[in-house]
Amino acid sequence: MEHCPFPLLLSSVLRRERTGGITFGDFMEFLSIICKGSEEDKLLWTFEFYDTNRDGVISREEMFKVGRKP
Ligand SMILES: [Ca+2]
Repeated sequence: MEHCPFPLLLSSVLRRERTGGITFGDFMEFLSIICKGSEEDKLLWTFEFYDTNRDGVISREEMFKVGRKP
């Protein structure tokens, strides 16, 4: 079975959802990319998920913010 990043990405989405950062649309987009997207699509979505201020850089604070337990 091919390695699947689903559990890691899903746990990130769910953690972020509790902070109010993820909408239903974001979640559906996530599922669509995980199911049908290319590797590049998955990487881009993951990068954009962590880059919360959309400046093209994942800062140390953003890494901790997304990975932090609520
Ligand atoms: Ca950023």
